[in-house]
Amino acid sequence: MPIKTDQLMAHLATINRFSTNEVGQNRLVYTSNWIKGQRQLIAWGHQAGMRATVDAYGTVYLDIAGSQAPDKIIATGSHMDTVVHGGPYDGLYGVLGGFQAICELIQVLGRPKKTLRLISFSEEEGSRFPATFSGSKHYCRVEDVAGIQDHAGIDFNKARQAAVAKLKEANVHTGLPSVPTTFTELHIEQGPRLINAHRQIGLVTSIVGQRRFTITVNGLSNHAGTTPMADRHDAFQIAVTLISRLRQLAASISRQLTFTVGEVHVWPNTSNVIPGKVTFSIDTRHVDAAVLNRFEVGIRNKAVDFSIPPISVTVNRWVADKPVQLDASLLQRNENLAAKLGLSYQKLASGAGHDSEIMSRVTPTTMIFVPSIGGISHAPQEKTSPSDLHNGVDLLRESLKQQAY
Ligand code: HGY
Ligand code: MN
Ligand code: MN
Ligand code: MN
Repeated sequence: MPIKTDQLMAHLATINRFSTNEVGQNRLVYTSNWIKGQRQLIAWGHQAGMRATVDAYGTVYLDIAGSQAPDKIIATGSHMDTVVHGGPYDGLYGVLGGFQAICELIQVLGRPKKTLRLISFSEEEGSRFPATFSGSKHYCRVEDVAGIQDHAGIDFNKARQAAVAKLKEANVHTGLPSVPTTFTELHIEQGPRLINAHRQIGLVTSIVGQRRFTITVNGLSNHAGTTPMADRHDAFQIAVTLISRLRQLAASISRQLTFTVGEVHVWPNTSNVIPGKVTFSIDTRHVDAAVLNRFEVGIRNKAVDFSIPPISVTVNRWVADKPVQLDASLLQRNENLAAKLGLSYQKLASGAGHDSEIMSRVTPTTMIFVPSIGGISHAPQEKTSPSDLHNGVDLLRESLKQQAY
């Protein structure tokens, strides 16, 4: 294979430069940073002789048509969006690492027999709008998004149409391409297992199920100074008590059940007013759907227990993705290739959600992880060594080569 240019690191640095602010990466779907990232990828794809297609959600597909079986599509990719104040590799590494692997193959071997496809999914995180995996769900014809807004009240589909119009200025084809023959997602582990076990590669067996909720606590706003403590219906204090009870409930159901409250909004959010309303998010995950069911029943029961007039507590579930097993034969292929490349590896389940869990509903799917230093992710300190990043690309490249040439 060609001497490793620093193209991968240069590409990562270029797109991350668009979206770095004082605290990490901010490439939320359909924002100008996100548009710049997708536009830059399209430009690199054109330079590499790839056919660029954009679908109605802004997912970008870069194809090298197969010379013998063009309708057999070997695909790789990940998501272009980030969380708020995210890291430089979550999603983007899978997009640009996949691009790098395909570039190296066509540089050395020329046109593949089957089509090679790089996919940059529009949105996976659910960090701007209350919807996750909207890019891969649209591509897999699983579901589309309607009637949701971000916290500034901007409608998802309005933002989507405006952003896609910007991508269409880049001389692209439009439409919704067919689903691929196989899909491989390259991704950082986002956890501590590979780095602690001194393994270069993670071969992903399954992805946990996850559920996300928005809980709304309605109380009564009132004066912070004149309202006696016994007469208050303080939505924030009630939310705090409810959250601690739910945390205890989660631990009592399973020690592996994750429970995260990452987003809280208080109204009117003023120091001398008793909060009249609070919303908070719940992100909960487990390998067993029955455990998630039990916890969801518990959440709903607690909401009823806490709804004593004039207090009301409502539960809105907006993610319910089942645990998924990934394809065993693609994993076996990658295990054989890792051994051949002399890369140390281990098999593991993913605690993070990924577009692969949606792709696995429509086609054989596998994931390749590389280590996260300190196990940190969804934070500016997210880091993976260049050699580990290249190891993942090397394994992906050999897997694509075996499938497409
Ligand atoms: O939240 C997740 O697990 C993924 O990074 N979207
Ligand atoms: Mn990701
Ligand atoms: Mn993420
Ligand atoms: Mn993902």
